[in-house]
Amino acid sequence: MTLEEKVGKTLPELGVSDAQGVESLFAEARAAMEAERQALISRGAANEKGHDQECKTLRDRWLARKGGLVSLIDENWLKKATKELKPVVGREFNQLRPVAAGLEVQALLLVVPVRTTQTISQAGRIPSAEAFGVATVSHDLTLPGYRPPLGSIHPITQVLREIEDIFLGLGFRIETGPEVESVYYNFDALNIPESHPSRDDWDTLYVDERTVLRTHTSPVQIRAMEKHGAPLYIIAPGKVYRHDSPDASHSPMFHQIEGLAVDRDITFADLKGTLDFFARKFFGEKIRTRFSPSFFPFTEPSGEVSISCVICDGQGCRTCKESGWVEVMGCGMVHPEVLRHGGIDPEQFTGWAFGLGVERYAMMKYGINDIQLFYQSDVRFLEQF
Ligand code: 2NL
Repeated sequence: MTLEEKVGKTLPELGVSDAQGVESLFAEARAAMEAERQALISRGAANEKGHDQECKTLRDRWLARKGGLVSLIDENWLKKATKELKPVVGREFNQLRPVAAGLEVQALLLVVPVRTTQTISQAGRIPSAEAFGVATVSHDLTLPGYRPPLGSIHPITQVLREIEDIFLGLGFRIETGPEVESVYYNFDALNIPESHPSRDDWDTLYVDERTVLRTHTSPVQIRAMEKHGAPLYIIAPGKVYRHDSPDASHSPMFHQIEGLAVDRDITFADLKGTLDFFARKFFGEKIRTRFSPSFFPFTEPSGEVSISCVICDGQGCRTCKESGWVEVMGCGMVHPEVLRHGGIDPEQFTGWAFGLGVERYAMMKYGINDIQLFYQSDVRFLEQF
């Protein structure tokens, strides 16, 4: 006999005459309700379109005032129960209530958004229904839904993007390239001589004799010159590697942004104007810049850029070693030999370039004194940004 047929009959007609019989009959009804609810939830995930209608159909089948299974149970089993059995039938009938609440349309519809949340979870795994507090009959369904905890953008990424945005605003494009690089692109094309100390095993991580982990992002710029030719306005952000032991100011991996402008008649004045504009955008309009002579094999002339100390405003303090100035990047006019290696004629084009370390900028911006904090994935550190 199906459940539909059973609810149409009275208890004596069903041959139920004791408490045990009543209990097993109601257990069957509760199990059927729960099974139909579960089946609908599974189908709802596969096809959300018809889900609303199915929710209503299921609700009406059990809970409709006229002809619903629960109302028939009330009518035929409870109201027509013998005096002796009435208390146990009443108690069992009351226990249908919490299960029936799970069939209310609001309860069933709630299941859908919760499942959607699971599929967009960034955890990389599907959390269990329990972890998400999926609507079950014992929960207060009027409470707000589960909100997955939001992460934040890593401070290095934030600063990278901030610097990128300033140069994008000036018309530069972003170029990227391999972190495992040939000795040719990392050193030779940049006019760095065989004997240069940066090329030895104690400064560079070699994969094999002709392959290194790039020590700067300059090789990206050589590749870009070869690929696009001049005029060229690019920045090259990314990870770089050095044979260094980690300490408060060193890391074997860190981030660099290099910039390159190549065009007809590019001068040192363009370099100064651009980098001064950049420094004021990043550090604030009050900042002053200072250019002093330096040396790099890939630029001639070469310079380093200092900014007036953000801590003491140029008065002299511990951070700027009493000088009032803090060095923030290296720069220079691209060496003609380097342009030639990029396939650009130095008789027709000139260019300038710069390089900066992103970690230093993030440390200055946020007042961080240990570079290692960026790599330890300590949520207490990261959630501050
Ligand atoms: C520093 C110095 C610098 C460059 C990087 C460069 C790239 C090409 C050609 C010429 Cl393809 N120059 N890059 C130039 C001057 C300085 O970085 O101290 N970086 C942290």
